[in-house]
Amino acid sequence: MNTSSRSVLVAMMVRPATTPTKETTDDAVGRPLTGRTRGRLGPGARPRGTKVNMRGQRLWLSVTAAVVMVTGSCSPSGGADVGSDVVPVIRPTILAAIPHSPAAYTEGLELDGDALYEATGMWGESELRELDPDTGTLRRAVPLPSNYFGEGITVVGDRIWQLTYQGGVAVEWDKSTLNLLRTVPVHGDGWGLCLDGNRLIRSDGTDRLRFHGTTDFTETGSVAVTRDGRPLTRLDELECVAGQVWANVWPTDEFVRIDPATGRVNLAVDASNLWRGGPRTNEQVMSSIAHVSGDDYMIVGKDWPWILRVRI
Ligand SMILES: [Ca+2]
Repeated sequence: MNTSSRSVLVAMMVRPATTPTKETTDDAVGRPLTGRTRGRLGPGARPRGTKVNMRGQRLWLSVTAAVVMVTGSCSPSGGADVGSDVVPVIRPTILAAIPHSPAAYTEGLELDGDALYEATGMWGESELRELDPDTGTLRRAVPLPSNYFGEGITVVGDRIWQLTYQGGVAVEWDKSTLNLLRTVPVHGDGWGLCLDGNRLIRSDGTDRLRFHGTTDFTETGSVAVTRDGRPLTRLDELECVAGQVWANVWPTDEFVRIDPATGRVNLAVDASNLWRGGPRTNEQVMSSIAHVSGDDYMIVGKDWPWILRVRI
């Protein structure tokens, strides 16, 4: 995206076949439940109530014309000033939408060839899933052990590493079979994960990105993340692209691009224009980003009924 303002024809009216009836219950003391507060209830807690199985539900996607003025100041690959003190904020251009199960509490998303891998969370409901990236069709899914709350994923060759929220382990999967190969200890929370060359990068809900070996998950270092000179906390789902690290800032609609060499944020994306439904539930916060190619990405929120393909 260049520096000029421009009009982009987009339009999407995304409507599920039926209205989801999933509960958005409060916890035992009456507080509104968000994803993370629900997560902290721990194994065995079932705050969610009866969940409607939306898998396979058809979504009607219709496209109508609307004009969205997109004011871009720079692009990730097109000349953002990585060293700038003032982080520019841009908005993504919507290219397409594919259906996504509104019962999928997305915690991780990554494209690998013709497979879109997704991690979903919740105690006793977490899955590693493979989707068709063109249609959103669920190809296969395997459950995590019920004592783990699934978090970020990344593909490393013929394996997939996955974080657990507060399980104290990372899980290694065989990519071809989706068999669980082993778990290895991890200190601290697991939130987001991506592969940066020959190292893994993990977020843990703080302002730090932590580096790990790809073979045994040994932590090798970390960097503190700052935006405009101030610590930026609650870094969540990640995507490593061309030596930079995209991160969702939970629980906001914003993604930031971080230089892992310095920890400095050099670009922010306000993705609040991606939600095209009515009022969101407490669970439907922005979640995950996966790189497609060039400036194209796939973005989805937790329990969102669609995945957006966007250009940023
Ligand atoms: Ca990702």
